Amino acid sequence: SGQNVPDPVRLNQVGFYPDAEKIAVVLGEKQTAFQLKDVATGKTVFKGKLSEPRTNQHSGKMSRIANFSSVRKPGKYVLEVPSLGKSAPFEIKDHIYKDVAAASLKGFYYQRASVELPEKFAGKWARPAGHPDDKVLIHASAVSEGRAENAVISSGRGWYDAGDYNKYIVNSGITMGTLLSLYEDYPSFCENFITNIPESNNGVPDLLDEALYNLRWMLTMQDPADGGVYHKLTNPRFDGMVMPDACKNPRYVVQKGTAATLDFVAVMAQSGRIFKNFENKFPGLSDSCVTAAVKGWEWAKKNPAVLYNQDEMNKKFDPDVVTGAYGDRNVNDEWIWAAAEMYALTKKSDYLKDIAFQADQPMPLPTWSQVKTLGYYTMIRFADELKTDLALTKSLKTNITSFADNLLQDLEKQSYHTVMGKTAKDYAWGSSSVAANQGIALLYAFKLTKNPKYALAAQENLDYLLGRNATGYSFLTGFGSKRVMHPHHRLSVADGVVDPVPGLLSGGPNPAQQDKCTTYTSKFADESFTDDDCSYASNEIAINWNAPMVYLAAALEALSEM
Ligand code: 9MR
Repeated sequence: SGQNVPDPVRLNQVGFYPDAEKIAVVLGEKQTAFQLKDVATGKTVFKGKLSEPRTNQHSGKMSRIANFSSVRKPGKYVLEVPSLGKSAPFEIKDHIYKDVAAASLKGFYYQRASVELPEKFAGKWARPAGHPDDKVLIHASAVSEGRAENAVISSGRGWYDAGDYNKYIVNSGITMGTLLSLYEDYPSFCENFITNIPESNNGVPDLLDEALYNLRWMLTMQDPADGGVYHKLTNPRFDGMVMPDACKNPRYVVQKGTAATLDFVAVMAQSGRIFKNFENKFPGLSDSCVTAAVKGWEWAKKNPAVLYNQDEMNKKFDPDVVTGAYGDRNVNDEWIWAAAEMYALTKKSDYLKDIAFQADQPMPLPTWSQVKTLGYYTMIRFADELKTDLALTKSLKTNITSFADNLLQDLEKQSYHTVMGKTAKDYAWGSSSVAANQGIALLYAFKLTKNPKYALAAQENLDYLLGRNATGYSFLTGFGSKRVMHPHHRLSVADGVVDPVPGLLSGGPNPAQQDKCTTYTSKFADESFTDDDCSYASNEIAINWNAPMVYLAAALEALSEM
């Protein structure tokens, strides 16, 4: 009878807007009917037929789709499939993703280094300060005229990168770019996007206050002698699974590099632009960002391809550094992003000289190692204002919409009816960020064309992240009936609190299983996930994954208000 199918009904466990498409995936092929029950009254409010069965291209499993979009009345519901099973209760209401969006942004607050998180803001996840980073050593790979080996600099604040406690410029770069773009794309929504952080009442959007906490750290990562930017601030080896205040290992800034410097330039240029409008709140901040950006750009001009290669570095310098490498073999895309941001900031076309935008090539989804698309987004955001080369703007727009069109192809055949997972490649390390970044790209296509099919597909990727997927998990901590409870996250593991720190996006399925955890139950690409803290390859959290989650949930909220 199919009685034993685990979680046979897969849907967005948080819920749906009244007017949204509402879909659930029902595992198996035997059942053909479903019903929706109102939790408050116990009454059946909708009876529907399941779709024809579909075959999952990763696992070969059969499933059907339940569509109950016509149910619009706000309330709490369960979806039942007779003699198979039912979903947990979920809601239909306006602003259904408001808490999801706010919690994902608040996730960054919980990642703050160098400060105490008091109960007033952190609730049961309150903790003492750790990693003051006020006496950080210059690694032998990073000496310069002004800074000898083992000289000490102050480089506090910033966000912990992920489950670990190190701070990496490259990954901070894409994270900041994504968050700041949310602000630039939906500024009025961000005015009322409130997360209860210490700065909440300072008259500046919380999103910018949060970003500023990391920006101030980033500013300290530039060598004042020459404008180059250190690749990362790190322990030589990862800290244990302990709380920040128990960590006493020395920390270093290591080697300056072109990827880090150009990502820094892009972030400083964008920040200079944004904080110009908050001159009364932060006098001089915008100018400092612009100065830092220009200095970084000049360094990069002199050092156009200094690549960070950790193994090579360790052969030459002590101590060996074995933490996250974020090494990148190609910096063309960092040049594109930095050039676009400098150009949008200054309107000086000099910055675009020698930059090939590559708009004739298929657009890659942003990742920490591939950031040119962030530059495209900025170029089209300011297309009218910049009056750039019309052909260039046009080709970038076409590039974004063709990317979206490719995603939408064959959507009808997908067993989970999401563009996420159409190809096995989507299930890379941090696959949840692939789903979220696809959602963002689709929302840009929607902005450019006004065609609702793109916004709908973006929404479906949020449905994926919150439960309509082959694992049955909602990947955002604190949300969903079957939620991630054991992320590879030092704070969540060591704090003695049962619930993990909320608002953090788990990496998601990754069939490479580099962590070799023994608790995976499947090797299929879309199921290769284990909610176990051993699993840094499928169940870590990271700032560059959280940022697109914030963007997607917040942008959908913003659009739902329009
Ligand atoms: O997100 C990164 C992923 O793309 C890489 O394949 C992986 C291995 O190098 O590293 C991931 O980044 C990790 C970083 O190196 C250290 N902090 C935790 C990050 C998320 O797992």
